[in-house]
Formats: sequence, structure tokens, C-alpha cells
Amino acid sequence: MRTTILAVLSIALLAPRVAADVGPTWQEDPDAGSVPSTGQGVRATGVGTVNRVNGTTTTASPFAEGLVGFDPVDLYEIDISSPATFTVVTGPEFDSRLFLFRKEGSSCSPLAIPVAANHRRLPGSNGSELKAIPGLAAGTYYLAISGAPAIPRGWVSAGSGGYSLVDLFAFPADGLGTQFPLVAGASLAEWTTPAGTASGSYSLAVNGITPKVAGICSDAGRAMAGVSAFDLTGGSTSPETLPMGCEPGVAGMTRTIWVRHTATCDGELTIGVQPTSPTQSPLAVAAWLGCCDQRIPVGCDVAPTNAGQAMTVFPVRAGDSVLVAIGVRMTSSTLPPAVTGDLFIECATTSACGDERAGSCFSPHDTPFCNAGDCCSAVCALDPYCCAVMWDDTCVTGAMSVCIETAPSPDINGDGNVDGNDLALLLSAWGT
Ligand SMILES: [Ca+2]
Ligand SMILES: [Ca+2]
Repeated sequence: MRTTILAVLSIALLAPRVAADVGPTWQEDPDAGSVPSTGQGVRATGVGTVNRVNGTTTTASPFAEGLVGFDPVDLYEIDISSPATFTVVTGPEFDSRLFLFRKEGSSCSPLAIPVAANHRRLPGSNGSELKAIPGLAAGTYYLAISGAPAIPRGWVSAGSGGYSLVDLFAFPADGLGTQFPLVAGASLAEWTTPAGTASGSYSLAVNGITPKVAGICSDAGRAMAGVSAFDLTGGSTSPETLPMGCEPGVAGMTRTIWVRHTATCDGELTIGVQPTSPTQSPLAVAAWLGCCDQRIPVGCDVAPTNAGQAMTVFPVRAGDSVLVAIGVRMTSSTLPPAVTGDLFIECATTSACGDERAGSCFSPHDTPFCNAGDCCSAVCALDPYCCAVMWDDTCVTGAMSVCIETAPSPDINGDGNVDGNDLALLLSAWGT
């Protein structure tokens, strides 16, 4: 098993690089959420700068396209390094609004405190900007883009121990000028995005932000599936303790950087690191599920040699938030030099006969297996292709001849209902 995975990683590392994960253009991927806990950190693996952020908001009717088509707000976590030159400018693509919030709170309960907003940079035209914000200090902020007439709302104390939701900003009719929070002490809770809220693709020109090297967990940057370069220069030089049982005798790792990956499949996630050239100390990688203050270790590994890969494989569900620490193993009290290398992440869907997600035995799908275990096994015993490559029309025909005759239940298609669909399958298989 392990040799197979190593081979996969080696092949992946030889393949052409996927698009650079960071800068100078940052591409939204996956969707940036609308509140701090779901926002996207514009910060990756210690490589590159960012001067543009591209993404898309959509406000298609939830009735027409389902809730997945409803994405009216994108919120990014950014590091403002130069408050005096900080600017964000949108193009004319749609009637956008920009919002800036200061990051406060803890890693598991981050808060977005409103700072400034703008609807229009020029009279009567699309496009908005944030610039010359009085009192702005260097630090970590949230930048949100939405469309008119969206407004963020937050909780404020309403006296006698109660709280109420209030609008955090209001805009003048012409939309011009920098707007400041309506109330002090509120933090972002939700957005008002009525039907007809403007949306579209955007390209934000940003100035004065420099993604920091994520040396601590709460600053974890984004890591995408595929291969991306990392640089441990600037990582934390404090020893990072590895989870219990990770590797006997390992005191921990150092030069550590942190990234976060959102799993894209139900299956097994492989996370591997390989140095660009042999290191003084072997690479180490560790992974957890959850947020920094409440994380659960799920895997870790230390490279067997100074030129070798460290790799861990563990089960995930699509949407799991995986924290990853990359560093070099502590082999003595002397701080080893920083290294560069490649990070490899791959999610492999695992499925089997009888898996609910495998699809009906009586309809073709482009993945192997089907959801009725006995039927699936019987078909694959005759036609291994159906469990090795995909469940195509031939497999469906096989299921009709093999499974219907032996089906002990009148619920022939296994969907939990006995109805006309079952009768149709019975009739279609009649005499075959
Ligand atoms: Ca989006
Ligand atoms: Ca979004």
C-alpha cells in the first residue's frame, strides 16, 4: 500500500505544477464564505505575494438552482502590511460593495469587527474602493465583497441582557464616500442579501497587503489539492510538539508553517511533503481536523531520510477542514536551516459494493460499484470491469439479469419504495 502511494506521489511530483497557489493573483477556490469561520485566508505556503484577488459571487434564485447557486458574499482574511498604501479597487463588472473588518477573537471563534465600507468610487458607475482609512493599523483583517444592496448585520447589546441584530453600515443614495460603522462594539453575524442583490465575477486590485508566513496555527494559509511549493523560511522556530504516537523518539518539529485544506471527497486524503534537495534534518508533516484550539490529530509522518518524503494518509469526508503543519524534525538543540520543497495533497474517493454513495445498480454511472451489495458483488463476479472502472450500461444489463431473479424483495431498485419503477424493471427484465 505504502509503496503504491509513494509511487503516486513521485509521479505527481514529476508532473507539471498545478497553477501556483499564491500570487501575484489570488484565485478564489473553493468558495470564500461570508463570515470569519468560513472565510478564505489569502495566505499559502510561504511563497509569493498578492496584488489581485479574483472570484465570483452569484445570487441566482435558490428555487431555480438550489442553495449551491446562492453565493452573494465572499470574505477573505488578509494581512495589511502597509496601512498608508492599502487600497482595494473593483472593476466595473457589477454593482459591488466592499467591506473591511478587523480580525479579533480566538482561532475557533474568530470575530469580524467593522472598520469601513464603500459602494461607489465614481458617481453613477459600478466599481467600489477602499482607501485612505483613518487610523488603520497593520494587522489581520477581513475583506468582503458583495453587491448592492447587501448589508452586513451584527449583534449589539439591547439592554437588560438581551441582544439585537442591527445593520453595521448604511450607504448614501449616491453610494459615494468611505462609510464607517453605524454602531460600536458589534461584530459580523450575517448578511442581508435580498433577491436582486448584484453579483458577478470580480477582479480586486489590492495594494498594501503581504500574506504573512503562517508560523502559528491560527494564521494557517490555504492549501489546495495537487502540488504546491513551500518555503519554511519565516516559519516558527519554536519546537512544535507532534501528536502522541506520531513517531517514537521524535521531540517535535521546527521551522513550522501551517496550512488549511478543505477535503473535496469522501475517501482517503494523502498529504505528502518532499524537500527540493536533501535537508540537514528530515521533513515532518502532521495533520489535524477542526480548528486550532480544538483540533484532533489524524495523521503525521517524519521522512525516513534527509532526502525523503514524509507522508500521511487518513480518512476524510468532503468539506472536512484539515489543518496541516509542515516542518523539519528536531534532531538536536541546534536549529536546523530552513528548507524548500513541495506539498502534495490528493483526495481519493473510496467506495465499495453496497456503499450508499455508489449509485443505483440499475442506472449507469461513471464510477465503479453500485449501492446494493449482493447485486453488485454478483455482477462484478461475472464482469470485474463494473467494480474496477465504471458501472456502465453493460453492468446495468448485467444487474437486470443477475439481480432481479435473485432479488428477495419487491423493492427491486433498492430505493426503499415498492412502486411502478420496480414493476418497470421487472417487466424490462422479463424473459431475458
Ligand atoms: Ca464566491
Ligand atoms: Ca462566498
